[in-house]
Amino acid sequence: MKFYDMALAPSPRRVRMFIAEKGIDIPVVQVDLRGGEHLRPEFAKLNPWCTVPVLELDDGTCISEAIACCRYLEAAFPEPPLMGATPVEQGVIAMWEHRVEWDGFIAGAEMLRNSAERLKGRALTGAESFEQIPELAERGRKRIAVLYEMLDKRFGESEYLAGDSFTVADITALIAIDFVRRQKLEIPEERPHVQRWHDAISARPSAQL
Ligand SMILES: N[C@@H](CCC(=O)N[C@@H](CS)C(=O)NCC(=O)O)C(=O)O
Repeated sequence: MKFYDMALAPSPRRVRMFIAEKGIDIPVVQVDLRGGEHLRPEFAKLNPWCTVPVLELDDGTCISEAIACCRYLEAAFPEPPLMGATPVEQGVIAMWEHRVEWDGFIAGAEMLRNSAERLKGRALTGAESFEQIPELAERGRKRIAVLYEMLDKRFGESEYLAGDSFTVADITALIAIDFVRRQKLEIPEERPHVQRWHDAISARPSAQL
């Protein structure tokens, strides 16, 4: 198996952290996104949507989309379970994971991709070119304030995002928050429960990678 990664990018970090939590060792190939390697025909053969992460299995099957990579790894390496052991756990974890992907990751991507100079004409990932819409960057900032409020309420009542144990939902939430923190949207002082949870998850060895 091979893992196509990019050290600074948030989406492959989700899979990198998942792999580390599983305690498995997968050879890594760094993809030069800044140099446009992901837009070349050789990479498009691995992932027609031209994004990282990608897992290339030994039989040649390629799996892109961070959560799909995690889904495969969970099935192939069940211990420790990070996506739930029972039907109820699986549903609840998927609910929280999807929610923070939408409210955190997508909002953060709206902000960055619609404002950064270097992403002019690249407002969406993939082979097609899309122009930036500055209003979407502004909307993204507002959405992050709502996200912090929602998470503070949740972490006031629950140790981890999806309940009593660490799961893939915490991975997605941590990386979404670190992604927006890099865009100068730090955890607000009036959100102490988010800070408590962020400190705890950031201290895990898998979060250092
Ligand atoms: N929905 C995809 C998003 C993947 C994604 O956007 N990856 C970024 C790096 S964080 C990328 O490959 N960007 C390429 C580009 O900017 O064209 C997933 O979950 O894997």
